[in-house]
Amino acid sequence: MSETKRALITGITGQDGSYLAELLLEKGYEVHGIIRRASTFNTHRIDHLYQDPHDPDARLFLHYGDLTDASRLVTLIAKVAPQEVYHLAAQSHVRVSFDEPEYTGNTTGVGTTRLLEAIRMAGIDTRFYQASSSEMFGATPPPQNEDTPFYPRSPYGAAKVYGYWIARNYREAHDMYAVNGILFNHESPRRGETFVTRKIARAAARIKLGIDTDVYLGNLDAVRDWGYAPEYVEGMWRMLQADEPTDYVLATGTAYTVRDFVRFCFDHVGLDWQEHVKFDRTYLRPTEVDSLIGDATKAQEILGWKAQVLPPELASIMTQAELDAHRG
Ligand code: NAP
Ligand code: F7E
Repeated sequence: MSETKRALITGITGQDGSYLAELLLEKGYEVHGIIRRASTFNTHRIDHLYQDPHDPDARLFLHYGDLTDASRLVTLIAKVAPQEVYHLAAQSHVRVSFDEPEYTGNTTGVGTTRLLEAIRMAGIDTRFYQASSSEMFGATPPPQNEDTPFYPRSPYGAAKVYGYWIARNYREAHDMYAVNGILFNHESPRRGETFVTRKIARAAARIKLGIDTDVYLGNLDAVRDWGYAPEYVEGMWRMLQADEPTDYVLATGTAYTVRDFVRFCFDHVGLDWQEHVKFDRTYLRPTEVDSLIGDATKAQEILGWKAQVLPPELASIMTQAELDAHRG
């Protein structure tokens, strides 16, 4: 019988971490996740996966830790000795990164080095996934693929460029199996409530149900390539199963504006969006990323990965989930 594989997920309480934990448990992995101590509950996305860690059959284990705490990462990596590490934890909000640039660099950027260094010091044979981002392309016009030059437009984008290169450097300098998944925006009902798709879907549902009357948004002209998060975590897993470590773009290849996404969500509930969407400059960014449209040909050819859910359907899935949640 083959040995049970052990995976460690940083950011397991986030959107992607929760879907990835489900996927790996389904595949028979023993899954370890790093969670932060918070003053309020922050495990709602993985509560349905909870297992008593003292149960001899338990396969999900949670450990306190933080990307800013190097000694804790060293201890945890040595203790868990995972065969696969999925590094998803980050200060992931682009707008917030302008307010907290140093913290974003410390967690999203240098946090990656702390984790890679913990793996190197442990001397274990581990495959490492780095959650790179289309935000690294920033001002470089679409379509963007693995060969497109980076031009980040935010402290978040700059920190992710650092993370990308440090992961590549550990691959080249220390012969580590490290891959960058350069993922374009991917969404779901588990998306954080302040990202634009979830904010819009939630608002459309709440306005339909008479809870709210309006929603305030910033730039409606930005173009994004929005996919469905459960499909993207499957892509992450496939990247770590490939024979050779290399970097991949995951994207749908479709281009819609924020305004289009608003229209899809309000159409789903049968309302005219123009009567409910207001402008608030608070949500503008000092430097915006105007257009991201990915070319995922490499992932399709090598990994057999292709996005299935496209933005109109995604908007319906998300808006319907909000209606269902609010109706209880
Ligand atoms: P998310 O929902 O914001 O989740 C971020 C996770 O990181 C949460 O579990 C959070 O914990 C954890 N975290 C934040 N700061 C931490 C710290 N200092 N120490 C330990 N954990 C910390 O993000 P996501 O959408 O799932 O994205 C996953 C990763 O992919 C991120 O690195 C993101 O930057 C990157 N990415 C996302 C997209 C996208 O469209 N979703 C696209 C490209 C790349 P708490 O729950 O305690 O806050
Ligand atoms: O903004 C515009 C905003 O915050 C999308 C992260 O997962 O994907 C995400 O970053 C667009 C921007 O995502 C509001 O100006 C208008 O043009 O949903 P977002 P993002 O910045 O694209 C990348 C790939 C990541 O890696 C990141 O971690 O929508 N926009 N009005 C707004 N955005 C927000 N948040 N709120 C608004 O009210």
